Amino acid sequence: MNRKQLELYFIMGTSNVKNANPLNVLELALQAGVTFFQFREKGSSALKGLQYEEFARECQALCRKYNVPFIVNDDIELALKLEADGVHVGQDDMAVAETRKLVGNKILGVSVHNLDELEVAIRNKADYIGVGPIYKTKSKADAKEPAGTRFLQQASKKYPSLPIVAIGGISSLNCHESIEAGADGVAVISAICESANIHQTVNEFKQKINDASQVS
Ligand code: 3NM
Repeated sequence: MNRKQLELYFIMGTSNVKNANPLNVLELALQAGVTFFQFREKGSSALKGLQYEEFARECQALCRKYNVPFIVNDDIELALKLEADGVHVGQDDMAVAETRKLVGNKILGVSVHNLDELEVAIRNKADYIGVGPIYKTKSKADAKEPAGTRFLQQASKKYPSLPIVAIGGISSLNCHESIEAGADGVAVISAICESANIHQTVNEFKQKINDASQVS
């Protein structure tokens, strides 16, 4: 994968969208120019069974229409069944080595919080890593304490060729801090899902990210 694709990484599941159709939200985000998509159907109200699979297929079809990679959070079986472009796993999900074996050469993203986890991800040929939460987030019930950009900076300095996306509480107002600290892009849920004007929000993100990457 090309690290430029991580620029504005949109993550969504039905529970992240309050007063709209999640597929409309996804299509607006794709039209506006998000560059990566992660299907993350979590929480007590998450779809199950056939409805879950159908919703995933609809998200995937939209991503294909806009030529944006479709990544499945955590559910390797679904990713394989749908022939998704990739999977993203956290530290509580399947071990990275095992995941890499199962997914072959699909894109593999791994959430890491320290150098040990980062090095395991690299050894198992993660294509990119996610670092977070940078700021306080309301979109992940079991998120760790906000870590700011210190570890992000450390990781990008130590492994400059590793694609990195920053996550957690990122908005168009603070995204430049992650880019300046060395991230290739930012991953967001609420900033887009809760935006009253997705086109404008995506444009603001892209402008800010672009400006910050000229500097960093
Ligand atoms: N993972 P929002 S934070 C899915 O720290 C996720 O690994 C995180 O949502 C991590 O953009 C997070 O609304 C939620 O803060 C990001």
